Amino acid sequence: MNFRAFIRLLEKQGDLVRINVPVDPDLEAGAITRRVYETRQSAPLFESLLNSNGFRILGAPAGMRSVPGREYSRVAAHFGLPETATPREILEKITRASCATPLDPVCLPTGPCKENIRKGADVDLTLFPVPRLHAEDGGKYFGTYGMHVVQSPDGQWDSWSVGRLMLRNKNTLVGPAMPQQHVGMIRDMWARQGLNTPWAMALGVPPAALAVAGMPLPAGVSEPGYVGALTGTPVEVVRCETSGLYVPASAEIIVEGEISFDEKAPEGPMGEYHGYSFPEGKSQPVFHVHAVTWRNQAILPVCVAGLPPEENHTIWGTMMSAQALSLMKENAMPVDMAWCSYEAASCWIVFSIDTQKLAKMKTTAEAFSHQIAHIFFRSHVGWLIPKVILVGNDIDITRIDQVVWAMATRSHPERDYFTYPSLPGIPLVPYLNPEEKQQGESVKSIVSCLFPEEFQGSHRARPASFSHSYPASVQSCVTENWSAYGFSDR
Ligand SMILES: Cc1cc2nc3c(=O)[nH]c(=O)nc-3n(C[C@H](O)[C@H](O)[C@H](O)COP(=O)(O)O)c2cc1C
Ligand SMILES: [Mn+2]
Repeated sequence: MNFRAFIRLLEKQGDLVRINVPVDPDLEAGAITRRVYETRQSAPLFESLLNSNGFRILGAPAGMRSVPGREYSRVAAHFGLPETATPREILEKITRASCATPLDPVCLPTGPCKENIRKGADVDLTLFPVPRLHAEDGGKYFGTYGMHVVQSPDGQWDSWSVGRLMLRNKNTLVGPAMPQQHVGMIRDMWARQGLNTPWAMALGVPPAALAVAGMPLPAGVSEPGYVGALTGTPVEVVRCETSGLYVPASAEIIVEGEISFDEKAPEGPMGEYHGYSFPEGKSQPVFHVHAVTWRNQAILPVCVAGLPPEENHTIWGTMMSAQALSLMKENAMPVDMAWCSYEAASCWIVFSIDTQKLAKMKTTAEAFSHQIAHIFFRSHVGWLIPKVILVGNDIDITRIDQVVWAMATRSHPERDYFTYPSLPGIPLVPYLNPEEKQQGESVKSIVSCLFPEEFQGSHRARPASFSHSYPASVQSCVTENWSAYGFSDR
């Protein structure tokens, strides 16, 4: 529940590299962080950035690790789970909170995020080492791992959400606020009254808060209460200097201001979650900054978006998986696990189907897929994901090799591929054409990798493998004698 404690934990786990040689926030820090993701190394803490005024940067806050059995440890640390936690254990912890009572934040008189305060004409965002992350980006990105804090005009809905923000000048930022995302939805509520939206961005927040801010909970559900339910502790918050919004007290940096209801400016392009950088930027809402507060030697957390795995896959993908799993369970669908394969760059989700329960439904691949499509694609989480893959629960859907095997060997090219035209969806998906992006609508798909027999509770064939093809006695004999045969441990 505290960003500095999270960094200490990574260090204790041997998963942090303190970089004390001078590093340029212009491209060099981004390039190092990219290489860290792609080689699955420890998170870099840049402590001697050029022209940094003592500010620091943490890269790859939720990158994957290469240590066997600990691949997910940095994600697990966001939720206070052990280094060895599996994706299934991580989802169990996140989804349990959906049935729990929300635990509202507690308000403190002050907190570390108020150690330094600059207001009005003294605001200067260029004091911070705002990194240029990819050479093709349209600017420097201040917010890639922070959360927007906004509230509906009636005060009933507190929304925390992760969204990017580009530096525009010393007191304005610019970034997307799509009307389907809650920051955009709330901005529209204020704009309808001709008002700017009171807004803050909090960076270096409790890791569980950041993760929930990246979770597509339904509209009207306040993320702060969900974070409390998830961690079992209320989030400690403090009041903003210039508005009635509340932000995490221990945050590294708080930027306060308003989202303009009408003013727009060019933003982007930026290397994005799907793994590409498109040549054009877009016109996006301007965020005016009226105050900035920060901890001493503040640390700016940074996601360098692009090829998986980075935080858009490890955090966003995990949180979408959790929300989709809760949604399927609420609708009594026989789904026992959901997983946005990190390798698929948050563009598909795999559902693990409990085939015993499936057989009781007396359904078919077509009818079952239509049922899933109806529930999923119209939901807030389903708006974000264009493709669904259904797989029997003999497959571990968090293992991409097993998912590929099931897709290749179990889906009939004619009978198991279903498409659903004219559905609303996130316009950032790379294969969409300009018209589809413009309309915000396109075709979505479901691939059923369920054998016809699985709808009747039987199996066509058994996997031919070590764990399926030998009696238990032979398996244990082989494992026990493994090194005696002359093999290494694994
Ligand atoms: C590292 C990271 C970066 C993200 N960047 C954006 C972004 O720039 N724009 C966006 O709409 N969503 C972005 N997301 C996804 C949203 O945070 C996510 O869809 C979340 O559900 C939005 O909150 P909401 O459901 O309250 O609208 C990002 C998520 C993560 C984890
Ligand atoms: Mn929300």
